[in-house]
Amino acid sequence: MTQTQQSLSLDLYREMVRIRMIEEAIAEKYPEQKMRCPVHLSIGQEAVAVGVCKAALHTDYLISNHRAHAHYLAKGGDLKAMIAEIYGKSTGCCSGRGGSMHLVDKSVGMYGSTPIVGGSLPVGVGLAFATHLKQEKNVTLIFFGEGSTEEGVFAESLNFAALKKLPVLFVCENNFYSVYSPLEVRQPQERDRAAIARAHGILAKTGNGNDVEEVHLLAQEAIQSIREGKGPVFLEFTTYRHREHCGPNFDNNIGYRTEDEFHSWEKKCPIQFQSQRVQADINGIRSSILTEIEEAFAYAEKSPLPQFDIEKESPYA
Ligand SMILES: Cc1ncc(C[n+]2csc(CCOP(=O)(O)OP(=O)(O)O)c2C)c(N)n1
Ligand SMILES: [Mg+2]
Repeated sequence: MTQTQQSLSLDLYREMVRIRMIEEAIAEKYPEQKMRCPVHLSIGQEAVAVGVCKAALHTDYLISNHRAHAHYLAKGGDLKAMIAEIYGKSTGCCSGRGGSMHLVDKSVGMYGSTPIVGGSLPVGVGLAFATHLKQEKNVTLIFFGEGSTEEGVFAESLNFAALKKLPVLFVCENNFYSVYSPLEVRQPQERDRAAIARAHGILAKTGNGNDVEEVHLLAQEAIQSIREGKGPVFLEFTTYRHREHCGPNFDNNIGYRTEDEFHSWEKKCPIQFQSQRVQADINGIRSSILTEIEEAFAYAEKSPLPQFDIEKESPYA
């Protein structure tokens, strides 16, 4: 393995550990009820965000969905601004008015996240259309769950992006569930989402979303092809969320997925998988991240709440 490859492997590993630790800290502190918005954690799914964002430039754009923390952090987002946002504080990246599912930070290309399932697709395609009209060079990364591919807007977005050859990377995170409903009760078994993209003339590939290096390689090839002006690319990655759909807890006890299934995916944890490829001082890595996390939570706690001028801002005033 070359020096560059070794350092890339370590960077990918460290970034996944960082996101995991941040979300574990959110989960631990959530019962304090100081974070007054729902949180959808990406614990178990970190490799998709990290592998894709590492293949993009700082100046590229990203549109995310309800499960947005990992995307924002992997894109270079500010941890303090994210935690303050989840605490509803004025120092948050959205001035405390968006919360966990509405992260916006143009300084890192994070043009927004939307919890309307399927919503990231047309918003991202519209953003890419704007860059196309302005002849800008940015690629737009659109993240969405496999649930979004059941919305009509999926086909409309693929169609328009293909028609205009827009610089879009569609990233489908297939974690097999939409809340409590498994894929098999929502889509016919034969339904192949990558084939749907191909039917629109879009280059489409699938990969192991728990292998960060595979994700990174596929994203790198895709982004290169997009930058060459060859039009949008669709990537679908299989992965698995460890915690409940929304909230800090484990929910294997409620019966919509089996313990066996959960444990089989736990064994395929993307961080454990990548740890076999790197020689890392895990304690050193964890302790520096822990300090950063403690500082971010302290910053959020002591930040002021936003001021709301009811006369000026309420549409009902
Ligand atoms: C249009 C719309 N329908 C339903 C919901 C409720 N809802 C929120 S998240 C979610 C599950 C989406 O599943 P998926 O797209 O696979 O993403 P995942 O949660 O698995 O990451 C649903 C149904 C919503 N927010 N928007
Ligand atoms: Mg899903």
